[in-house]
Amino acid sequence: MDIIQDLEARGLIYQTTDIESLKEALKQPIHLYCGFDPTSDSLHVGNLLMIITLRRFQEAGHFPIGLVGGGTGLIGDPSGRTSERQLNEESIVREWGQKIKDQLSRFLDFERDNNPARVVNNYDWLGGLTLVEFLRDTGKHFPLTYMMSKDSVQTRIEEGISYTEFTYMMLQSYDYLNLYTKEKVRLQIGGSDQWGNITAGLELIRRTGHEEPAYGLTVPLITKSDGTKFGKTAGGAIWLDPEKTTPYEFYQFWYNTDDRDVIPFLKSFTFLSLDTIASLQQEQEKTPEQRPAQKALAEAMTRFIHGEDALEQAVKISQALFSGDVKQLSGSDIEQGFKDVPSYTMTSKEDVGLLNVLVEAGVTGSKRQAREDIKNGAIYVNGERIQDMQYTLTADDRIDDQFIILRRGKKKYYLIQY
Ligand code: 485
Repeated sequence: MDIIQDLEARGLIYQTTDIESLKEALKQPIHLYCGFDPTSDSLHVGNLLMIITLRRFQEAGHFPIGLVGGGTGLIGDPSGRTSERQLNEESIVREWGQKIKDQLSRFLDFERDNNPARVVNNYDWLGGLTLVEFLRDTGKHFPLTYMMSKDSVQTRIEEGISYTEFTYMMLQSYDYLNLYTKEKVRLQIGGSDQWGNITAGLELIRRTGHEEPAYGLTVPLITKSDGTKFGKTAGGAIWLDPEKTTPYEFYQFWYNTDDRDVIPFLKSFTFLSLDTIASLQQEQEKTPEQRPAQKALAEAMTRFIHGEDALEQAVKISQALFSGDVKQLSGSDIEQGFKDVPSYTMTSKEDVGLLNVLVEAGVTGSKRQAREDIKNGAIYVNGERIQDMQYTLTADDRIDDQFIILRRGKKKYYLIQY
């Protein structure tokens, strides 16, 4: 199976320029790129598909380039947006660009002998470009009617679009031309919203008299069967930076994938073979309650982004929370797994009665309720059911001398911190 057939089988092709000639070109190793604008301090799962697609091309023997939009990030791409962007400070964009660069460097392979990956920053060539030079050499090739016909502009006719954002497609085109001439890049890939910018680049390459063909390919937007947006949870975006989304949360995000979505996600996001995915699908159909496909997805994604150790920790935390056997967790496990659980801070390390703590920490509404819950066996300290009204929390109950985990009923966790 060639790379295009593999991408097709995984549902990863939305639009391409002439596919037959692209297939032909891909018989030799080619250089290709995808751009990422530093619009925040981390990439998120929304960008992940393109990183993985670049990586698939690398695995197939091609040279991937991750472009950090240090220049374009100062301008703002109108593609896929219904309103004008807020401009960020130059120093902030520079700082974010550095972080995005570090992240890209972790997910592409730079060590490979034959076809190592590279990261470039378009500020290096856009930053020093003069206006006169740009208007003469680049602007001249962009007829107004051509620019006006782009979706990114059309969808903004009502709302309005600044000259700044209107110019964006020319900058991305300039990048493609620059990488075409200097780095032999022959393919640009992106999400489906990037089609207009990618084809504008191809148009510029053609109009500046370059004859060797270049190509474009877009990947479909990831959709979920429940109609909500992919990559967002109640807690916000799912980031690739472990400081922003812990490996445990990251693991849980994938583990919670809907049964209807899990097979398509395995195909588009993981490097598992299509055969392996087919057998996971069979398992899933037989024992959906065991979530074998979600487990495989969460494992593959957490391993790829955060590594084996972080994956093991995420699995351990998930199992402990599922079984209620939390005693085995370390302080650092608890910090990750209980980030979003209501917590209560004790002001002293003195021994205190469980009854009082239940009320003070808000686990139960009243002392009467607390008594009833204890009597009914609904209260757990570090996973162990406590039915003694006189139970006292002491140093022995503290995990890493810092945490006590209270639970009411099956799933309601509370964290006591010292
Ligand atoms: O030469 C280029 C300069 C910048 C870009 C691409 C080529 C970035 C591009 N204009 C853009 O805005 N991309 C989005 C981003 O950076 O967040 C998203 C796309 C998405 C996918 C992803 O980047 O909206 O479809 O391509 C990688």
